[in-house]
Amino acid sequence: MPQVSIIMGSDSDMPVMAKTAEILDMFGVSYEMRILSAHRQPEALGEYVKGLKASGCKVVIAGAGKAAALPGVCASYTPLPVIGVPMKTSDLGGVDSLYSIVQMPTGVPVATVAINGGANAGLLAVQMMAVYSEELAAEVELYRASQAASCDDKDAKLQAEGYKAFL
Ligand code: RP5
Repeated sequence: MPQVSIIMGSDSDMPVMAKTAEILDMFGVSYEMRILSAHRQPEALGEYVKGLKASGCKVVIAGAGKAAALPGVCASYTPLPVIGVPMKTSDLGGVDSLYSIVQMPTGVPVATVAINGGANAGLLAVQMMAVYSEELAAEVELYRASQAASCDDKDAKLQAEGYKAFL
């Protein structure tokens, strides 16, 4: 079994969850992707999530929108850490998804990232696993350094060329 399980409630969530997969690909972390809806496939979801720990999975990343029960249901079925990704929605802008995912009862946490925060979900999973891997921790340091260098370049351009260079 791969190290991370990426679960989404619908194929309509794929553009956001693909960002998660891209991050895991970049760090060489193995993952499995599933479409399993908490409301439409409750039994199949429960069976799958219950088996994740025994299969060697370390982190679950669950993305869903609207009345987004998926991350919380995953957390109720496994002791593995669950990261929730709220989808932006057309009617309520994703606040519906965010509130559904973040307001878990005490005892069953879900680490919730921003609306459409698929990339950060992947990064958080990598950082969790980097606690036990010096190699992965070094990769995280390199990633952070490259981010800082990119910001340095932008500031240097601003100082050299002025703000109009960005318009
Ligand atoms: C949720 O309902 C899914 O996670 C998705 O974000 C939302 C809408 O699903 P579809 O109607 O697009 O399948 O369960």
